[in-house]
Amino acid sequence: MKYLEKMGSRGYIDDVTIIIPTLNEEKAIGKVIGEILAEGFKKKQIIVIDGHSTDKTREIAESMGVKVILQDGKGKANAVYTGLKHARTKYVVVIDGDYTYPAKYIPLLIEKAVKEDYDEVIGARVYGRENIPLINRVGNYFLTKMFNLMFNTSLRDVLSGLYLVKKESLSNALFEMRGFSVESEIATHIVTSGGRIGEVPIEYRSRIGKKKLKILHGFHIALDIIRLTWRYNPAIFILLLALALLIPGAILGIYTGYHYFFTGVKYYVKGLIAMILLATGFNLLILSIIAIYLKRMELRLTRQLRREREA
Ligand SMILES: Nc1nc2c(ncn2[C@@H]2O[C@H](COP(=O)(O)OP(=O)(O)O)[C@@H](O)[C@H]2O)c(=O)[nH]1
Ligand SMILES: [Mg+2]
Repeated sequence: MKYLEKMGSRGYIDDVTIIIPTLNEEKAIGKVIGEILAEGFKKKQIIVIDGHSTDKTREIAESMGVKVILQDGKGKANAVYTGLKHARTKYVVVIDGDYTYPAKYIPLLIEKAVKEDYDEVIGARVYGRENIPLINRVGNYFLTKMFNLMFNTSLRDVLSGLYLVKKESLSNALFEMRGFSVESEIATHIVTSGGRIGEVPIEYRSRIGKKKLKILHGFHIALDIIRLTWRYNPAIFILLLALALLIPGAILGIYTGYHYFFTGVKYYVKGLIAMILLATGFNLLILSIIAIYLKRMELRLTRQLRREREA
């Protein structure tokens, strides 16, 4: 709130850099920039981070007076890292250059971040979901669910191409993920370093031009979420392993138990396997409860430390 007052009404939109990753978006980029300018942002706040497009993307962006930079390396993740490196403002907004995310939501993301002190605010695609291709919609659903399970969050849309981050909240991020896993890594870093993620419901429009994300990328993202979990929250794997033993153990136990008591058939080997599964699974379950408790404690302490430092 203090920050809002200092910046004056809507003045806080000056403290933002908007980065637009593009790869051959000549049909859309002009409209995207036009829409952002119409929201009252200045040309110098916008940076197009181009992935060596072979069409007129860079020319169009330059003709509209915004900064155009060729990205380091390859892929969308490197484009976002390049943008973060060049941004000199407190907040950075990333928006896809394909005209699917209406720019009118950018001020709402900033307002939410400033007023409620979020480290990241995601534009969650709630309206116009029919404009997301079906296969992507299914993929998004499962990947978001997977992320929520792994990191104990309740986000609606981790993979959105419109989000805001507080630059300082990423100062220790490792940025190891490539391509379309950049959103997952940013969210992981924020939640595991004691930061907070907020969401603003937004509308998604159908794409202009050809999409770059293929089905294979979806599997890459899934694999990367597992890699991120391994690095940032391994305790959850003990829990999953416990469940992988307990569930078949319980089924086998009920089966052999039923026969033992009601039909008189005694399954010795099956019964023994059930007991081993249940006993091992139970031990792992207790271990995972301790591990998750420790992780939660670490998060609480990190958050507390941050609060003390900021106060
Ligand atoms: N700079 C850069 N931008 C990319 C690259 N790949 C995709 N993009 C941009 O990232 C955004 C998202 O890509 P898109 O194909 O729309 O993926 P989807 O919206 O997730 O299906 C678009 O603006 C693309 O132009 C890349 O390798 N480099
Ligand atoms: Mg897109």
